[in-house]
Parts: sequence; structure tokens; C-alpha cells
Amino acid sequence: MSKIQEVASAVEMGKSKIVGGLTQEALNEGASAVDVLNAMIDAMGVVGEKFKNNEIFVPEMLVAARAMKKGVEVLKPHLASGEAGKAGKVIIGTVAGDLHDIGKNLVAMMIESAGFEVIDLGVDVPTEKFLEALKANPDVKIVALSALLTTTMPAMKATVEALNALENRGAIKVMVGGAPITQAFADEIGADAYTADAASAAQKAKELAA
Ligand code: B1M
Repeated sequence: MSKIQEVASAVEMGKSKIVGGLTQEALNEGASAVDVLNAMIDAMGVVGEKFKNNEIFVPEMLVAARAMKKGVEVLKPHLASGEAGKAGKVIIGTVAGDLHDIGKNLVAMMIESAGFEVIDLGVDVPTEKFLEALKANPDVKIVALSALLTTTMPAMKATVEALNALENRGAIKVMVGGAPITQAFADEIGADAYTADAASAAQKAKELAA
């Protein structure tokens, strides 16, 4: 088994204690951080499939998520360029009712590494909290929303609608993403941009803020 496969397998099995070390070993052996990250994301896909098929349950999903976070910590310095926040401010959060944060954290990390200052509101963020953060930071250029559940897509819609009703809506761009989100849904709810993954989210943020 290659070191990358070992990392993926440890994430899938939720072996938090060894994922960090294995990730470092994979990097030391010359694996690229992006390849290791993609293997971790694939492992989470396997975890999701097993959950869907009732082969594992919520606690196993949770330990897999914890394990992945350990690996991402090791990858972070290799994925993020660490430029200062000169490109502008971005507010990011996972929408109300949704506790998934790995994808949102990756998007935040990549956007930060593209030169933005990121205000991360966390998970289960109600619309009012996004609005308050915008009020407190009138120079924000982009609001980025993540949702991982089909059941929280309406919450994303509600937040985007509230943002669209703002007087100064023209001054901000709204980006959306997450596994169940599509370009069609983004268009339907009136978001400015949809991207499928963290790297393209960072690229899009740069375009929108230019
Ligand atoms: Co949950 N979960 N989960 N879960 N979970 C999914 C999402 C699910 C697909 C699993 C499945 O059934 N196959 C399913 C959703 C089904 C659906 O709605 N269609 C599901 C379910 C049902 C649930 C619960 C309802 C289970 C229950 O309680 N019965 C529950 C809901 C809790 C809640 O949120 N209220 C629940 C709970 C959890 C845990 C808490 C245990 C845990 C999350 C822990 C955490 O995040 N800290 C968890 C996990 C780990 C998963 C899976 C296995 C992995 C998610 C993940 O981190 N993926 C997931 C299955 C799967 O994804 N295949 C699943 C890796 C991550 C890098 O990918 O987040 O997609 P992702 O991010 C991607 C892109 O989507 C994109 O960029 C990232 C990659 O670069 N992206 C953006 C994300 N946000 C973006 C924003 C952007 C642009 C791109 O612009 C702003």
C-alpha cells in the first residue's frame, strides 16, 4: 500500500492519532499536498457511501472527520501560500442547521492563501449572523456560503435572499458551494457564483474581487 493509500485508509477508519504522522511521511516521500488532500476527500466519499448504505453510523463519520482534520493541519502550510490579506475581506460560514465544516474550512484556507482576510463564522450560521458580520465589516467584498445537506439548501436560499435585499448589495459578491449545490441552484437563488471545490472557489474569489 502506498503512503497516500495509508493516509486515506487511516482517515476512512477514523484513526486520528496516526493520520498526522502518515501525512507527514507521505509528504517526506515526495507526495504532493494536493494529491494527499484529494485522497483524503475520496476517503470521506467512501465514508459517506458506507453511511448511506447503513454500514457505518454517525459516530464513525465523526471520527473520520476528526481524522481528516488532523491530516489537513499537516497539509495546511503546504497548501496555503500565507500571503497577507491584501486582496480584501471575505466572510464565510456553513449555513443554519448544517454542522459540516471540512469543506468550508478548506475553502477558507484556499481563499486565505489567495491573499484574502477571512472572517470565518463557523457552522450552523443563521442569516442574522451573516448580516451582523457584514455590518461590522462594511469593507467585506465577498460572502461565501457552504451547505452539505439537501435539507439545508433552503437555509442557504434564505440567507442569499436576505443578502440580495441589502441596499448595498452591489458592493458585495455572494459565492455558494457544497456537495448538493449546483450552478442551477446558485442561479435560482441569485448568488453571484458557484464553484465545485476549494481551489476553484479561491480562483473565483480573486476574479470577483478584482
Ligand atoms: Co454528514 N452527511 N451528516 N456528517 N457527512 C453527508 C454530507 C452525506 C452526503 C452522507 C451520505 O449520506 N452519503 C449526507 C447528506 C445527504 C444529503 O443531504 N443529500 C449526510 C448526512 C445525512 C448527515 C446527518 C443528517 C446524519 C444524521 O445525523 N442522521 C448529520 C447532519 C448534521 C448536521 O449538519 N445538522 C450529519 C453529520 C455529520 C458529522 C457531524 C458526523 C460529520 C461532519 C463533521 C464535520 O464536518 N466537522 C459528517 C460527515 C463527515 C459527512 C461526510 C461523510 C463527509 C463530509 C466531508 O467532510 N467531506 C459526507 C459524505 C460526503 O461528503 N461524501 C456526509 C469532505 C469535504 C472536503 O468535502 O464538504 O463536500 P465537502 O467540500 C468540498 C466541496 O463540497 C466544496 O469544496 C470542498 C472540496 O474542495 N465546497 C465548497 C464546500 N463548501 C463550499 C463552498 C464554496 C465552494 C465550494 O463556496 C463558498
